[in-house]
Amino acid sequence: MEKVIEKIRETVIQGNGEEMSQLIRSALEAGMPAGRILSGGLIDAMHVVGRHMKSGEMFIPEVLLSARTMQKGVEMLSPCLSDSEPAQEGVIVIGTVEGDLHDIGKNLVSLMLQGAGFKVIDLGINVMPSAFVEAVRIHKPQVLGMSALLTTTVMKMKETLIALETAGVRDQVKVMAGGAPVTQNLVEDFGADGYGSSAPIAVDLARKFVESPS
Ligand code: B1M
Repeated sequence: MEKVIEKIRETVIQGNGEEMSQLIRSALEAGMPAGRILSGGLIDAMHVVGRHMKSGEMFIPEVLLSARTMQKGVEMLSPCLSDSEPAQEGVIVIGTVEGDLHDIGKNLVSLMLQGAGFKVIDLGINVMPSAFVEAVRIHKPQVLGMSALLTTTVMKMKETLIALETAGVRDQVKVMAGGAPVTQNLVEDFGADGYGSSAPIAVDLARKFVESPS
């Protein structure tokens, strides 16, 4: 089993989508849990890619290939990670903040929220504070989720919170934030309501916010 995970990890790092698809298919057929393939294979691979990117062993085109391979893997696993239960938990608006194009983690969070029964309105990447405000006005979600992967874009979370306050809608929605450079301390400093260190924790937080909003 561990050998398959190791191989899946390697194919994501190499950006070999075809081989990865075959490996995932046979792993699922052999009864391996989708969550294990996701965390041990796909997510771990992206951490290795990040280290290689930092050390200069991998360049943007190669990182993009790995990212696309990862997305393809997530798409293959998504029917097993989410079910088709009708939305009943609540409504969540989510997006990656302005200036930031990273969406793999945000997409995973969306997928798991959908799997947990939430209606997810995904605003995509590079979302301006005003667009978050507009979405809160239109969709009236119980929760607003922001994702950021760059230390330079994390401050956009604070700007978005200020924009919500200025627009008079801050008290209508619980705000959670996540992404690699985000920390509990930063979230508290920005005045958000919760920090999601991972997709499953984001789901737990969203549930908590919907069940006891005050
Ligand atoms: Co970029 N990148 N990147 N990149 N990239 C990082 C983030 C970096 C750490 C790599 C490195 O140097 N080691 C670094 C940031 C350094 C910093 O700011 N401190 C970096 C950089 C520098 C850049 C560029 C500036 C590079 C350049 O152009 N010179 C550029 C910026 C572009 C921009 O956004 N304006 C850039 C571009 C890219 C690509 C486009 C090539 C590609 C993104 C493709 C895509 O997303 N569609 C890319 C990638 C793939 C990465 C790494 C390698 C992988 C990110 C990822 O997908 N991780 C990344 C290195 C790393 O993170 N180790 C890196 C897997 C994902 C599942 O994890 O997103 O953390 P993550 O999500 C987790 C949790 O954080 C949490 O749940 C998820 C699942 O458990 N979570 C939430 C995330 N959002 C949440 C929201 C929540 C709750 C939980 O509530 C709402």
